[in-house]
Amino acid sequence: RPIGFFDSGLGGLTCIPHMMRDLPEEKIIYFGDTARTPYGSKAANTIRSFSMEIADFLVKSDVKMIVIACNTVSATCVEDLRKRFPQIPILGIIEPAAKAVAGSCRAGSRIGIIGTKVTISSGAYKKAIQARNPELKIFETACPAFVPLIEEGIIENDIMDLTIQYYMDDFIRENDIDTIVLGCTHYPWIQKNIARIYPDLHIINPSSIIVDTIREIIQERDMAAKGSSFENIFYASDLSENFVNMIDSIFEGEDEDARVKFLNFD
Ligand code: DGN
Repeated sequence: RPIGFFDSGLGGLTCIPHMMRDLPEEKIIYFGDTARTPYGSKAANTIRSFSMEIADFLVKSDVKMIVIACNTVSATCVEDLRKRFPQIPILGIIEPAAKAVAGSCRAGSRIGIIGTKVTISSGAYKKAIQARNPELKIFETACPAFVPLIEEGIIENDIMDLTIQYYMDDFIRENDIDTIVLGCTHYPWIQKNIARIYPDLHIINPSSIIVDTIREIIQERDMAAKGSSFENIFYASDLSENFVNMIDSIFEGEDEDARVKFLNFD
């Protein structure tokens, strides 16, 4: 059985290269809600009802686990999803990332969390990290314009670089930040820009970290894929050229277009 991933758009795709490298046997059904992206400034009820709808679709597609490849959803309604679908493990992205940050950063580190408005105002990262390691200093700031630009494919571009500086220059300088956590799954798409603009910053990418927790759950429950012929499928709720381009960039020219499908719940 495949593993279900979902996100408001193409953010969760940043987990896929890490899955292919570390768990290549596992098959994936991905759902990107490109028709309704971004989620990051929406009300909790809206995010919850969109997420329920997507999870319901993934459960009906017989996935063995759901990975919430979206920090905004993880900050809003992981427990609601677990209650509604108790039959399979449901993994949020914030807990594994917070655990890794708390375990790997030295005492006194000054850690900046960047994410959507919903993720940052929930304080979910700060709470989860400081519960494990109270000596870390955590600072948080929302960067709401990143997601719409990334969804439009505006990445290798001065506009993106200026937007990064607009949100991050003062934040990093005023708080003397040494480590940044990409607290939105869209942000690894601009990790190179951030690393180029702030070369001394240590960057933590939860889209890579989560794969270790997926592996642990698979091992604990003895649910590893055994030579299935299932092909990865990528659903989008609206036709987005950039969604297809991003998938192309992940699969580097293999014919992955055939695996992109349009699915709208209306
Ligand atoms: N990729 C999502 C996240 O990790 O929060 C949300 C992006 C959005 O919809 N704004």
